[in-house]
Amino acid sequence: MMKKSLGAALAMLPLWAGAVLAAESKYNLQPPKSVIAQEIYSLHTIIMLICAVIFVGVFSVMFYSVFKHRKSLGYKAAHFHENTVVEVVWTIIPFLILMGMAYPATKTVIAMKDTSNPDLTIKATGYQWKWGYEYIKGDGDLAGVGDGIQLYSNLATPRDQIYDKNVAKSPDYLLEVDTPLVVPVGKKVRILTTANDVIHAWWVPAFGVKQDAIPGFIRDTWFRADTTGTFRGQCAELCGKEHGFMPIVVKVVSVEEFKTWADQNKTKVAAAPAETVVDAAPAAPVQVAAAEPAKAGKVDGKKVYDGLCAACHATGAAGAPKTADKAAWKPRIAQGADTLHQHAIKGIRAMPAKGGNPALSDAEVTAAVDHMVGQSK
Ligand code: HEC
Ligand SMILES: [Cu+2]
Repeated sequence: MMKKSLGAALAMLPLWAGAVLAAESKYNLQPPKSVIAQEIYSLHTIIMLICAVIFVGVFSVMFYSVFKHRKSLGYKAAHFHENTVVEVVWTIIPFLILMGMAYPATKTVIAMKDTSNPDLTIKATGYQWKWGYEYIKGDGDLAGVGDGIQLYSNLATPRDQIYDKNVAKSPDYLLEVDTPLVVPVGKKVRILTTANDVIHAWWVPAFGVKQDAIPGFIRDTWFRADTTGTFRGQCAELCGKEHGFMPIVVKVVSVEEFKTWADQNKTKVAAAPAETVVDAAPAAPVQVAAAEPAKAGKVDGKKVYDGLCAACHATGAAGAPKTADKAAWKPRIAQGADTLHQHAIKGIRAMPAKGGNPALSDAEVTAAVDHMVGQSK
């Protein structure tokens, strides 16, 4: 009885494994959306199968021998040493199996590292705890498109979903950001990774991309998205207490849409030094006017606020006190203007120093604080 059900279970194993792999179940890798991801997926499947076959083969022979040839059945063990044939066979076979696995795996690893001839180069900077992106350079028919655009991707899941058990969680809980990275479909995107504070890692499973972001170093990786859509990843290097709160969202759009998006965002960057940036809606990409060095003379607090601080403070994203929420601001304002200025410049808890943009001058940050406090009294 026992024997029968064990045998049946063993016989079912490959079927069961196949079913798990076939269904795009939550136990499997994400559906691959780039050539590299597809290769990783196939390698993973094939090597798992090879391992399963070896496992079943070796253990079947072992258990068969143990049961059939046991002493209590009166079996007499053979006594021999050094069988050259056996030794050669058990060296050659594993060697061939290993070579068979190493060859395709190495090919894929080499392809992963080939970041030559990109259509678009984007720098991804890890911060505690968000990602900053800078569109460095478009090439070919993307030449000049989007160059210079900078944006920050902050966690968009409200804090109460995280800390309050009674609040329903959104479908993309902890995998949603205010400003996603936007890239064109079918184009080779090279991602340069670095970090501002500690080591982070830029990881988007659907593209088969995972690269450490190390302070003081630039590493690179690439992907070419097969389809349009929204793809999600996370920081994959333990980077401090909010490591789980710096997701990556990549929006893949058609080349046309990408050009339009780039145009719109570029105009805004260019227009920023003028009067005001009207668009402070949370869904809109956040422009950082940082590239412009601080102009001497009057500092426009509203401009700095709209360009950077609004990303968190307009909506209360990432636990920031919401602008114009008088109750939230009352105890903070009570600390005195100097303290608030210092906290904004140096950072406090989840509030990053200078809102995460070290290129801002103290005067710009101070002016932004005054603007925000003015709105919130
Ligand atoms: C990444 C999101 C984020 C950005 C961008 C951001 N803040 Fe904040 N800010 C926060 C959070 C979160 C807090 C609450 C920190 C706390 O008290 O734990 C905060 C708090 C503050 C406070 C109150 C500090 C105190 O002592 O209570 C001030 C003032 C402030 N921010 C100013 C700014 C200014 C000015 C900017 C733009 C230059 C800015 N913030 C950009 C997230 C942000
Ligand atoms: Cu991180």
